[in-house]
Amino acid sequence: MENVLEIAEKIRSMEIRGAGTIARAAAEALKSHAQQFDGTKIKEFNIQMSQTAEILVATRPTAVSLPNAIRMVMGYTGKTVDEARTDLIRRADSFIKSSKDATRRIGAIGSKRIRDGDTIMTHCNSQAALSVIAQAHKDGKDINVIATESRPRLQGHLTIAQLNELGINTSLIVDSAVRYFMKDVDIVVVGADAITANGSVINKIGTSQLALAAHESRTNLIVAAETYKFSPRTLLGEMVEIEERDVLEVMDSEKLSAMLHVSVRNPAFDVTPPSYIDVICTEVGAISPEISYIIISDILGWDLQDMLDEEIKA
Ligand code: RI2
Repeated sequence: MENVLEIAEKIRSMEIRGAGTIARAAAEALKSHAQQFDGTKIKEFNIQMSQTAEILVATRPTAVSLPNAIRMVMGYTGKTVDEARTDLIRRADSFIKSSKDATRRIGAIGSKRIRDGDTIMTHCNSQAALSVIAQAHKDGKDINVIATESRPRLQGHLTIAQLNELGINTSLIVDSAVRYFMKDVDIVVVGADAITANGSVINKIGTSQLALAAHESRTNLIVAAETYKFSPRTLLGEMVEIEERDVLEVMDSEKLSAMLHVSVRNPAFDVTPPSYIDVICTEVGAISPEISYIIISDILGWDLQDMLDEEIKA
């Protein structure tokens, strides 16, 4: 179990982060746990795998990519440990591969929205959003990027390092300068941690005010997101839980404890309504947020009636 606990801790502490990356890490952790299992009883194997899945799901609550990936891997079948293990490993490998392919395809689709000479604003550090930007650059388009710091964890620093590596001209700005610079921006490209059945996008805190500023100035905003970031349970009316992280990410404890009347709030994500989103670029196409339901039902294969029946049974 040690390897799984280590990976779970890395996801919790955000040493491993980014909705797609944590999904792949969870699939990898399930696979390695199955490989390490040295018993012969299928019942014991199933129990251990379920416990492992529970540990991984509990690490971060918002990115739906995590439970979606775990569900895909845990759909394994087999009457013996060997059969079950083989199927689980096949599923994990297939998820990891399709996830990486999806990010590339999103780049190919989303980059068509970028024109030669565009200035692109992005927020946080999304591999899907960066795939769009990188592909536009690869296609020979002359682009500039404005990247936010993304307080409090400063994922923007990862973004500028990646863009620098690609040779893309980039300016780093503080999060509160988003509206100030919006007049210079042609298009906003962000990622997603979860997308609800009604097309709302949950992404790094600050995305919704960036979207509001873009909407106000009639600047298009595109979301780059793999289909496993769509949240099936929102079809049942469930809300996506917004992770609230340790206040020490925002302020050190000494300063804070000296102020008896002050508390710090640190939500990690916010919700951008579909009306602020021009298009969601997925690996199955550039879609309007309004058809998110179809992604959940036709692409992810969730059936509302089955889900309701299951809920009633539970
Ligand atoms: P990709 C990240 O969350 C950011 O909110 C980013 O936009 C989103 O995941 C998607 O990232 P965090 O882990 O899957 O930094 O596109 O809290 O890489």
